[in-house]
Amino acid sequence: MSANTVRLTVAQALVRFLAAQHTERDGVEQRLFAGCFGIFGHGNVAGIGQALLEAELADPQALPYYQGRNEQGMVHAAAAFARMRARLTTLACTSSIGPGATNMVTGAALATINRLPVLLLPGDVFATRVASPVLQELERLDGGDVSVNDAFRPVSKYFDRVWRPEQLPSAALSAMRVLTDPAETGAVTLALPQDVQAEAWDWTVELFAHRVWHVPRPVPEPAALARAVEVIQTAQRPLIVAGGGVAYSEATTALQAFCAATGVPVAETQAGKGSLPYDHPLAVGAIGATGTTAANAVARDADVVIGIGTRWSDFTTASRSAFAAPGVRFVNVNVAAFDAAKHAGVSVVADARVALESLAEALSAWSVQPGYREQAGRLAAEWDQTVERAYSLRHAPLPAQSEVLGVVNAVSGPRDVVICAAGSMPGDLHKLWRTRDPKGYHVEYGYSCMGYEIAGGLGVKMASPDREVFVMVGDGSYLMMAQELVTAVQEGVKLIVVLVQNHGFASIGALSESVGAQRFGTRYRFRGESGRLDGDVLPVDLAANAESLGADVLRAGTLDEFRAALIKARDAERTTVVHVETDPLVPAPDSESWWDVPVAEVSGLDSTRRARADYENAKSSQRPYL
Ligand SMILES: Cc1ncc(C[n+]2csc(CCOP(=O)(O)OP(=O)(O)O)c2C)c(N)n1
Ligand SMILES: [Mg+2]
Repeated sequence: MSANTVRLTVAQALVRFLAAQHTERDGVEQRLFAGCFGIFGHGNVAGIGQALLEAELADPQALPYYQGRNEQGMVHAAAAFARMRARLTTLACTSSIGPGATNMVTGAALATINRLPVLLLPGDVFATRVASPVLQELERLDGGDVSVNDAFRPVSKYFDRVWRPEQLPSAALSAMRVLTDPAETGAVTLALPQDVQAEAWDWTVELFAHRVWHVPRPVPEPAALARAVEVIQTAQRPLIVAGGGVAYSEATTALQAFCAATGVPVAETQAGKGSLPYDHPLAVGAIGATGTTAANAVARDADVVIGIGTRWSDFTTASRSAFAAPGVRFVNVNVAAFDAAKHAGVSVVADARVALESLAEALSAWSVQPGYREQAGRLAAEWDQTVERAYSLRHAPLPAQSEVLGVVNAVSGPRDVVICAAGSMPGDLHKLWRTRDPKGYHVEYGYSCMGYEIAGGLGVKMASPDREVFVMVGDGSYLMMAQELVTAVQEGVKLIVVLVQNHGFASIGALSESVGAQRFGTRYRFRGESGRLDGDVLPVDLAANAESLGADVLRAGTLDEFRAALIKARDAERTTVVHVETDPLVPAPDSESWWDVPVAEVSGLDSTRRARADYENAKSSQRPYL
């Protein structure tokens, strides 16, 4: 070993490298990796596992190890953590080879869709192939250099496989660049053959130097800004659609200043909800298929739509039916050129905060007509009354879900976080949740992945221990992935889990009915005498299940009991699950909007034929934005 090299295994070198990485934005420097989740098997126990042990013994803060229960759950926790930390800090995830690795593929897709940085370190089969096929190796007849880890390629923003120790420095540096680039970020995968992980090499010490990745705030090109200003100035009925990019850029103050000065109302996507407090005079709330009637009314007539940090999902545009004015034009502020170019918009490739500040300056002499400003306030006030009614339906014998959400909203503090991902609650929350803090609303609706809720809640609380975290999880999602409750208990990470039991898929049940499919396969029922799944309700006791995983559990029968239990859970020290049963057949207030889910064009069923006629009617309002 020469003076300026150090001999370590590839895994030891990677762990040491990761512990030395930092980000900087707005002059604030922090660790890029707050730790590493892992589940060990023969594909990583002797490599990354051994390296994490050595690191922990030398310095417990270097790269703290967290034990996951399911590899997918680890990635969800890492993604949620990164979202809370505005993408400046994240967690790494190490897995064994084969199933441990492919369990992370779903999490990778979720992170990439939501543009959240997560570093995935799946083990891989021997580079030398001396013992092939190894346990869990999928052999392909058409290529010796392919493993199951190639499934990460389409869902990762950067993928590399470290076949030889010499490749580690360039692979690791490329991985860090992508993780910390706001336009490129997402899942980054470094596949690590199990023999290579344990192989020693003489590393140049500079590899382990304290390294700072400066997270840029790209400024808008002056010509692009001028084009945007020109379009906005002509607007009579402009609308801002705030997406997740507003939160990632920490641009909420700049957004408030811009709309206060110009009077442009603000609608919010799922990821953008919280950009303005719900009672801000220019907040018209959720937009699109799960939107408020206020935002959707403003959207319908808008002549200029200013998208800020949004990827324009079908839920946001109501499958391209939300913006109905002939000649409606888009201005898209986005750090990613790919998103900025959507809907033939005027593209402003820039950081949201910087762009909003530049737009405010350039438009300082311009504002909307007072009447337009007032109309937004009036529509929003009407919707707020709708919310109040939905919060207080007094539905019997079982409460409506909207009442449960109302209680959670009332019991939670202004800075607390509500988290959800799939089922009927994301839509109801989007419409009904009164968000008071930019980070108070955390609904993963890019991948809308059942199973994100509890695992994601763990990540949120790890990122923000000073906030209470209210995890909203349906029985279907709970059954898919509840096991990170054990991790929360193990780490003393306190979650409040609201487990909403409605014996099946309320969301897909309603959707099924609307497409003429009669709620087929969406209820949790025994197979009955008819031979179909229409028998008694399954005797599943999810409260007992949660108890068995080590959580404290409170069972609420009525809404009053639920409120009392939730207050108790909020004030408790330990992770507490509040179990409540709701009526799955009470819908949330209507959005006056649409979502394109194609209905069978021919059918022997009356229900389907009727749904098809409705579908064709709604479909006629869909249009390209060119
Ligand atoms: C992993 C995954 N599988 C399937 C779906 C499709 N899906 C969306 S919501 C839903 C049902 C959710 O059931 P539950 O958690 O009980 O919520 P509810 O609909 O009853 O509110 C399903 C199957 C999904 N989003 N994610
Ligand atoms: Mg359910």
